[in-house]
Amino acid sequence: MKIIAADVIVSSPDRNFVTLKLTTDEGITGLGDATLNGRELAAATYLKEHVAPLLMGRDPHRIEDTWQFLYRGAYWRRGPVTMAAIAAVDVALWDIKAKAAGMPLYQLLGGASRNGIRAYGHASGRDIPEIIDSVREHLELGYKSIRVQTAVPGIDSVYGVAAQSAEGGIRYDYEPAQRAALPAEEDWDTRAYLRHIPTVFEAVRNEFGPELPLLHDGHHRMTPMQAAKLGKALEPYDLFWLEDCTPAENQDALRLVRQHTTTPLAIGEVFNTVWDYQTLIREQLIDYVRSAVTHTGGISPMKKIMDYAAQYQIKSGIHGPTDISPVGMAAALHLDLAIHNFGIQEYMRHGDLTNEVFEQSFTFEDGYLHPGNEPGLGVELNEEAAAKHPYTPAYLPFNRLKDGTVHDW
Ligand code: GCO
Ligand code: MG
Repeated sequence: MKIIAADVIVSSPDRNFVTLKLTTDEGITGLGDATLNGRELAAATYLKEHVAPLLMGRDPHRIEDTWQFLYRGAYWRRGPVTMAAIAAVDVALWDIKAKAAGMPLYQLLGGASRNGIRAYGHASGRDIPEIIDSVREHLELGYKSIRVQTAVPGIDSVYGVAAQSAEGGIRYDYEPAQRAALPAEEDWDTRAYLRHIPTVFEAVRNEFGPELPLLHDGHHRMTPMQAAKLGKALEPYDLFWLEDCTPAENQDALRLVRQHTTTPLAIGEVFNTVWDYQTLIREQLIDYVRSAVTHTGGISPMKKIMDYAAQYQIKSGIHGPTDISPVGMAAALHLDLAIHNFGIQEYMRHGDLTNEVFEQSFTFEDGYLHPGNEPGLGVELNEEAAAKHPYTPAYLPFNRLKDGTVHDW
């Protein structure tokens, strides 16, 4: 079998997605996701100009060789643009291989290790009654684990709060939301945040009892000592995890946080390679790996990261916001089903327009996801529908402190 075409499709059904479609001389096609929220065209151009020409005539079955050729052959390694592009190729090749085998992809990764994939959803609100309503709505949708994000008195707009989105409503999809020439500016005050968060978790625990797994995302905003303080303050509420408590670049920061709290830690949605986890995994400074298949070079390296993590009892918590396309989501689900050290899967749910463009066979029933049993990934691109939604420039927001200093968003 030979690759005879590599098409890069950028479309915007609800939000922007970058999709790679590989076609073989035997008529089998494969899809990969290279979406990099707010920087989509960089990944699309990397694929189109620098990767697609290298794929022509290659044997699609040689997944590992193609991955090493693209990674080592570029000389310039790592980075979100490069790794998103390589991920799209890797996932598309796995899609082709599994279709050629007539099997759902998870069978090629070792087969199912469980019946379903536990998912967590995103509850949020401007105040405690709104948050409690939102948690309840998520429970009604079947979710058995819930992330809680809250507005903070004194801060105008906080990451992850649905009611503050342009459209409002429970299902926020605000990123990149600002479809405009410039990113939206938000404000931030860590002290106000640290004072407020424990009161919210206390109220949610009191309302829903001790059993429900609760998660929280700090979105890279704290210093190590602030994160340690929050982790400690949240211990009575028994979190499933505290995510991205410090900026991800400094692995040593987690050592300090770890010394002070037993709240489980998750990190890695902005990581690109296993090297970003080297210290974190070896020293057991985290409990969950948050990378996305889409941003970590694909299924092949993500499986290697999880096999490394397994030696240290660290589990998966694969990134699954709506800026991962259904193709990237399906790739995660096949891996989730197969690996032994699965932890939990983030699942925000795409909107109707996205689901029209990406025809999917994965399911979400009674709180559990399943990739389905179609040969391959189980996602096909409706190119006609995709063409109706051309790329729209869009940015993630950014943060400034009260005095105007730029802060991590
Ligand atoms: C999460 C993430 C996302 C990111 C988004 C950026 O935990 O799901 O923090 O919400 O902000 O993926 O593009
Ligand atoms: Mg996050």
